[in-house]
Amino acid sequence: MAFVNLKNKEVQAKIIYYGPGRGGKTTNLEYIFSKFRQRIKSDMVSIKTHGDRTLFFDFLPFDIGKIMGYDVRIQLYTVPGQIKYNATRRLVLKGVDGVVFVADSQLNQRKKNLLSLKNLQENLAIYKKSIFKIPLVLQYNKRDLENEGVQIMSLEQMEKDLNSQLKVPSFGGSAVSGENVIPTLKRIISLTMTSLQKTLR
Ligand SMILES: Nc1nc2c(ncn2[C@@H]2O[C@H](COP(=O)(O)OP(=O)(O)OP(=O)(O)O)[C@@H](O)[C@H]2O)c(=O)[nH]1
Ligand SMILES: [Mg+2]
Repeated sequence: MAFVNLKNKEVQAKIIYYGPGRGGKTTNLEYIFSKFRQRIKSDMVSIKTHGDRTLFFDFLPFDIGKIMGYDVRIQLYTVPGQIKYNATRRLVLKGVDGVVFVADSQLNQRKKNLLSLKNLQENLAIYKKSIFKIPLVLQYNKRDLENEGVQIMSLEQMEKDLNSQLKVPSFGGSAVSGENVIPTLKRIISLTMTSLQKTLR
């Protein structure tokens, strides 16, 4: 649940970037931070192992202005994607309001995407949340690798694999070039705020 302060008219919403290890979650936040640096008052907090893998989480807070008279602060988090860090993923997921699932478009990562999405569903269930109800956007990341001669899956195949039941908004993109990073973010903020507005009424 989002943090709502009725007296000061403030809302804090927690949006989490989830997905397989090395899929590009941290890179999404780094791109967002670089684009909105003027509007983001604090630094991005990253807790990394050697080799740039996320050990605990990344954290990026920013204000998006007023919605229905409330000052809205968005908190972006990433989870560590490596399978062995599931306890940490669960911890970070506590109080989640919206999720961006960052899938890796490389053909050899197909199984990891599927496992990670299933893991998201299981971990949400621990907090009595349904993957079919939570605000969710899929990002098919690393589309740029096609130009490098790397074998990537078609968007149709990824839709079939990951989105045939969920039927949520999805974007092909590249966190490295920034392609569709901001549209992905805008979409999840919009879905999350629509869902939170129901609780503010
Ligand atoms: N070519 C390409 N590389 C990418 C893209 N996004 C991320 N990468 C690279 O993939 C590697 C892993 O990216 P991260 O953002 O650290 O991945 P992560 O999902 O945070 O990984 P974990 O923290 O281990 O869960 C890095 O070397 C990135 O530069 C992309 O869109 N295209
Ligand atoms: Mg990371």
